[in-house]
Amino acid sequence: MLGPVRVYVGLGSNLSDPLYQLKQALGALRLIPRTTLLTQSRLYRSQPMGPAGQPDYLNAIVCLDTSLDAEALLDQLQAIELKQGRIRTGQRWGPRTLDLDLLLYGEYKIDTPRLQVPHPGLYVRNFVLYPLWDIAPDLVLPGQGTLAELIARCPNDGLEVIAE
Ligand code: A4P
Ligand code: MG
Repeated sequence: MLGPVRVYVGLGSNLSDPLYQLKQALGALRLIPRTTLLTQSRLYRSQPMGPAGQPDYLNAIVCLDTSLDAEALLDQLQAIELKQGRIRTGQRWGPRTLDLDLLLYGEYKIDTPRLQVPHPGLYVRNFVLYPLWDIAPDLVLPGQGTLAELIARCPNDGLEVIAE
């Protein structure tokens, strides 16, 4: 039997007290069955990517070990989003109380209607790459180079660490 898989999950919020949302989510992520939260990044404030006029985001990344398969883990992440009042309006990249993205699931490549892993935005988003650097500076992204190389190509764009 295979051992646990190392995964990275991105957290984002820009509605209903984002700092509270992120803290709640960090608590909820610790309670996912058959899963251990290993490390979490610092919290970052970022410029919204997507429709203009929405508030700034808070973002963070966590590293987990899980024995759940990727779809079962996604179920858990979506249950946490729903519990925290996430309403899917259908507007792409619109504002949200909480977004949990499965960024990496070991070195697996997944492409199903429900799940694309690695997350396609991962390689170019400063609010993903910089927090990832906090917890996994030696990471190599299969086919995309090292995290250091990706960060070198990704402007910081006013991303800032927030005091907790
Ligand atoms: N889905 C497919 N792959 C994945 C994955 N790897 N992880 C599917 C999670 N979900 C995945 O997601 C739509 C569907 O994607 C899900 O039902 C799932 O089956 P959603 O959360 O309902 O929609 P969304 O998040 O609005 O769309 P999308 O395209 O996933 O957006 P992103 O990439 O999540 O971006 N700006 C800043 N500064 N910080 C942010 O965190 N986030 C977004 C959302 C936009 N702008 C942002 C930020
Ligand atoms: Mg999403």
